[in-house]
Amino acid sequence: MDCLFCKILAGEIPSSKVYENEWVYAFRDINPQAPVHVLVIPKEHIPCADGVTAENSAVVARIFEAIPEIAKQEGLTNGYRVITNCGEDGCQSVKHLHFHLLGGKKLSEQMA
Ligand code: DGP
Repeated sequence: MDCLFCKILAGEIPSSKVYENEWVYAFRDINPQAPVHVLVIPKEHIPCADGVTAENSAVVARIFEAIPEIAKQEGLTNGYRVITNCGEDGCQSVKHLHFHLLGGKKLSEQMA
């Protein structure tokens, strides 16, 4: 499958890993928008939030279990933001479900 994040998961493209378990992989964004900018992805290929179903949604829970662990590991004691972009209007550039974990400074109040 021609998916950048699947290639990262397969080790075909290098990444800076910050966390991994059976279901979830997290690595540093190549173009950080904050002092901490980690991408948290399911190992299973799901194109975006629109592709979450009753059959695969358990992995989303796994992701949100991992996020506080990653935040703690990254020292985000004062809070953080989690964003997922979906589709054209969401400006999603990589078509593999991912959650941006942003923090390490006071973030903008603007969301869009
Ligand atoms: P989005 O626009 O929500 O689809 O975010 C995709 C993110 O993926 C974007 O912030 C940049 C990041 N990214 C793209 N290519 C690579 C890569 O090869 N390595 C890493 N670490 N991040 C990448």
